[in-house]
Amino acid sequence: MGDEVILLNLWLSPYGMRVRIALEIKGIKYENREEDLSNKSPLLLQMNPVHKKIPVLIHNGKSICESLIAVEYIDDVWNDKSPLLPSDPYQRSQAKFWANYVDTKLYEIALRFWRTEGEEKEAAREEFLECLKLLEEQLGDKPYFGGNNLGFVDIALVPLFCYFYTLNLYGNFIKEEQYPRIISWAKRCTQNDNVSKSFPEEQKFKESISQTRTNLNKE
Ligand SMILES: N[C@@H](CCC(=O)N[C@@H](CS)C(=O)NCC(=O)O)C(=O)O
Repeated sequence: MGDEVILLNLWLSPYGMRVRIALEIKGIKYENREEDLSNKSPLLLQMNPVHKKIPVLIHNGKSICESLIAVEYIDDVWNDKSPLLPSDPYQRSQAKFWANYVDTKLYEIALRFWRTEGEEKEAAREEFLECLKLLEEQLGDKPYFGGNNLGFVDIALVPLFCYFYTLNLYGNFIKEEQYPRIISWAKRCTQNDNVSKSFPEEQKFKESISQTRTNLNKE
């Protein structure tokens, strides 16, 4: 009997993208089920009763909530190919540290940037760019945070870039020349089939972001 793998997801969720990338890298067949977050399915409420959020990975009927925990789970279960986390305990701890940094710090600032205007927005942008500098130092001259292969930290961070590029449409959010390494890292990642397959269709994504902004401006 094969594994049954279901992903409760929303097509434009950066968290969902992380889980999709990990599943693609490992070559796991799965069913992607789109949720309507304004009318959550009984399955979502049953599988993630604590947070009631997507993404939820369901493996043979058992749920794994929180995107980074799901990515780690995928790496642990399908450990015969393409490791996402290093096996060395120290290197592993460092990868988890930076993924957690991206998760707690960068995503929070990005949301603040998205939801505010004026001085607050500018402050969020500045803060975000400072974090990127730090991440650029971490990346160094490596092709990926994980070394020669796309790994845990890359998966944690790359979906946000999907948003950055779109945010660039509304003003120069990132000046490419100031972040050459991280920008070429992002391009490298997005050229990876496993990543591009997991990203939303560009035009649909742009339209959705533009619609959200129009609605926010009306509020
Ligand atoms: N920390 C969570 C965040 C997941 C999250 O925020 N999901 C959003 C969609 S992008 C959601 O389900 N929101 C529904 C809600 O808050 O009710 C993860 O990494 O999985």
